[in-house]
Amino acid sequence: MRVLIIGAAGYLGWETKDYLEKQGHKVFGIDNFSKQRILEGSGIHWFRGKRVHVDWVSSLSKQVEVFEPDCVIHYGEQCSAPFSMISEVNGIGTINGNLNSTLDLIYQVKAQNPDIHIIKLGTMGEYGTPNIDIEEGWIDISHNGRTDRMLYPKKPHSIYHLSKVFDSDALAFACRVWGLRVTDLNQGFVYGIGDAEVKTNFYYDAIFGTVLNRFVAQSVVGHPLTVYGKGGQTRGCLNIRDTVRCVELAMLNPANRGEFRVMNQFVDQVSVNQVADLVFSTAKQMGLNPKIAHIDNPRDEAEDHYYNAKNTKLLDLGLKPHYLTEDSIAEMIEYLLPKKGEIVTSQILPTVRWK
Ligand code: USQ
Repeated sequence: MRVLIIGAAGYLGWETKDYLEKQGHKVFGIDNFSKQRILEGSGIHWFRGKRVHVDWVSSLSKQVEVFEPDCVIHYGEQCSAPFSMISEVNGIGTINGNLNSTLDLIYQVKAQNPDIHIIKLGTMGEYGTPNIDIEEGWIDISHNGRTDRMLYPKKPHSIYHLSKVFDSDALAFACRVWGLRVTDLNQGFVYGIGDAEVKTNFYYDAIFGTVLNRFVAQSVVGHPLTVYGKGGQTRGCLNIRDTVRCVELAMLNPANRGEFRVMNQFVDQVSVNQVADLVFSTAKQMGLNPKIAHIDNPRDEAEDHYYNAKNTKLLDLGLKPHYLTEDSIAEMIEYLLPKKGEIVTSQILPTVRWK
């Protein structure tokens, strides 16, 4: 297949490009490197991946025409909830940037070839933490004796997650009205280092690092694991190895024309406390001296809540999950141990508050 990856220089795009090339697909990776500019501009340290070629493009316009892909994977968005909550400029910038890139892609696909399958990385955070089961994108609602199938209601808790809700609405509209074919992958938080040779970009700072990657880096340098608040926040999560496979499964089994297909992309459902306990016990067994600290929660989120999200669609397509185990954490600790001296401890504690 001919695949265009937008946002190929990030944590997930990098790994996806390498993986899909190894599966024999013709892959074009483009990025405007805005995240690198933010990181470098703020002096944030991260571990850089190796070997993957990504072309620089300043805007998406015309890329679909140039590459003639069968499928476009859209990772090219501002991806951090804390970054979106820093200021009005960051919030509006996140919404404009993310929604504009999605709308631009929609218009290009519509104009060039509406048969192209758009695969969009969404987030489980669009749903928030409702007190009912979370379905995969759609829900049948009965009201005053009539029923209809509606998009599942969304309750995001950051401007970043809100931007993804807008994306989903725009994509659903494009399927409904213009007959495009779209898969929206509502992903949980991702962890891991990916393929052995390549190693993707790895972030552990308080803005761009996801919780498990952060805890592992913290355990390596002996920093107390930063559990926000009570730690009962429950989320879906997955190993980056499953991210790339999920995207490939979506690619190989495209949505139908006119279909807005939503799949919940995670394999484990865990609380922050469970994540911290697992990192703690693994690090301890490896001779490290981990500690756990409950710090004041900088975010606005439920810390003790019902959570039951469905995730059968990708399993039905053939996903063989890499579940979260002490082995998967040990592999990350082993990767970071030789780099211990490079980890910048001053970027571990959160500085962005939701209120
Ligand atoms: N958390 C801590 N301590 C930390 C960092 C995070 O307790 O040091 C908590 C957060 O408060 C939150 C949970 O861990 O309750 C997850 O936080 P996160 O930073 O790993 O993930 P989040 O900001 O929610 O966003 C990440 C990705 C995003 C993806 C999303 C899936 O950055 O792109 O869409 O995970 S989800 O979490 O389901 O919204």
